[in-house]
Amino acid sequence: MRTQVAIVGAGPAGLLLGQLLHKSGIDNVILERQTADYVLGRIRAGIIEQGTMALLDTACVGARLHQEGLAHDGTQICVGGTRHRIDFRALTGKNVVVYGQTEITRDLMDARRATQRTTIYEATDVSVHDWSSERPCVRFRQHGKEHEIFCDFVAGCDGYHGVCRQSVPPEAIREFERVYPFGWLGLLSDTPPVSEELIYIHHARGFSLCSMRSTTRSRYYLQCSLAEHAEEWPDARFWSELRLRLDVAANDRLVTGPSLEKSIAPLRSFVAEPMRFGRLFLAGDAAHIVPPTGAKGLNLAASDVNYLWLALVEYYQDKSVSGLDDYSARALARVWKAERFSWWMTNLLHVFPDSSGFDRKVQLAELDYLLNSQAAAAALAENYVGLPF
Ligand code: RFL
Ligand code: PHB
Repeated sequence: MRTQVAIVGAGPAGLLLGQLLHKSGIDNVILERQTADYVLGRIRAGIIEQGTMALLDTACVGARLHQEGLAHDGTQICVGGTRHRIDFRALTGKNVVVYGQTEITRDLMDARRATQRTTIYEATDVSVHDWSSERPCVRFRQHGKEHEIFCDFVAGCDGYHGVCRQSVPPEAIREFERVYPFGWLGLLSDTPPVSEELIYIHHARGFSLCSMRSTTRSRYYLQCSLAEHAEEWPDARFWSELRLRLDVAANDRLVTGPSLEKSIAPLRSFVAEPMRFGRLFLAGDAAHIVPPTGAKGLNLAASDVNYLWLALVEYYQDKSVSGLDDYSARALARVWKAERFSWWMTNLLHVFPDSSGFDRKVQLAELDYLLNSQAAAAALAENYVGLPF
């Protein structure tokens, strides 16, 4: 098989890149290890920045997002049982939209099907070769048979555990990492959200987040220890722990119900540099991870894809390699700002098991400053709604 761009991974990064390249007349093949249903079953991001939305529109997959997404002009921060509002619209002129990653993935899969370009699910033993040459190759197995794809470029959109980054020799890559000493236990339920806006809760028992997917579907998170397992959290235990962390008004509005999904995600900050190795390019979680506190992971995947797509169009249309040469530096400049913001939000809101009395006092002073200074609130708002692509 021969194509222009071989894309490894059919998560949001791979599918969006495939769609944008298709719209620009650039042939591409997507390889995915899992089935489409498995990819759709993962419950992840919920907050979409305007830049991501604009890119989805460019890819002609934004229609349902505009219809069904919930525009949020602000967010709530609860400290010591009192809620404060950060007004994104007033502070930045922008907002964010609540629309699940699952729905974006579904929209992208539908669009992909209509293009009739090749997508191979359940591709096993994927391996990438010869990316330092003019003729890279991707090998894989499907239904026990071995296949090869020859291409001009490989896009590694295969997430944190993917094969592309791991194929690079260790001396060619630098990794930066911070692992946090806690996780998030998430629960999805068909119950109305406790608030029209998300509530980020600072609490002595641990951080908590009230989020949503729609006006009838809620998503809640509890900070938990890494030693815990989701099975140790029957729904009743989850709801009663959440109640202990909610303010009075939220408790009054809380509607509980059976969970549709419950899982624990560890929190990590990670960046691999550079994001380009000859004709192999990394994008999205394959190159970097942020803790979910800043709601940035999916949005960063979208901004990487934007730069990579533009660079590939420049290459094929203008025969210029300058976009490709700049890709890594351009993407990383934005990545590190989102890493900083996500790290900062995580430090601001969580209980750290090894924190000193001094650390806790400084955290409270930082919260007090944030909630009483317009400049500090504007800095949060500007980052939350998304820095320009
Ligand atoms: P994905 O989604 O991990 O997709 C990678 C795909 O590659 C496949 N793959 C392979 N395919 C072929 N061969 C191999 N060897 C392969 N190895 C892996 C995988 O099966 C998969 O389908 O990465 P991508 O596309 O870069 O997208 C990144 C986002 O998924 C991620 O950053 C976000 O979900 C992060 N995130 C959030 N981001 C936001 O912008 N806003 C949020 O509100 C938000 N909330 C979250 C989040 C992530 C969370 N978890 C569980 C980590 C909340 C949570 C709880
Ligand atoms: C979510 O709805 O899953 C969500 C929202 C905001 C975050 C993280 C996760 O910061």
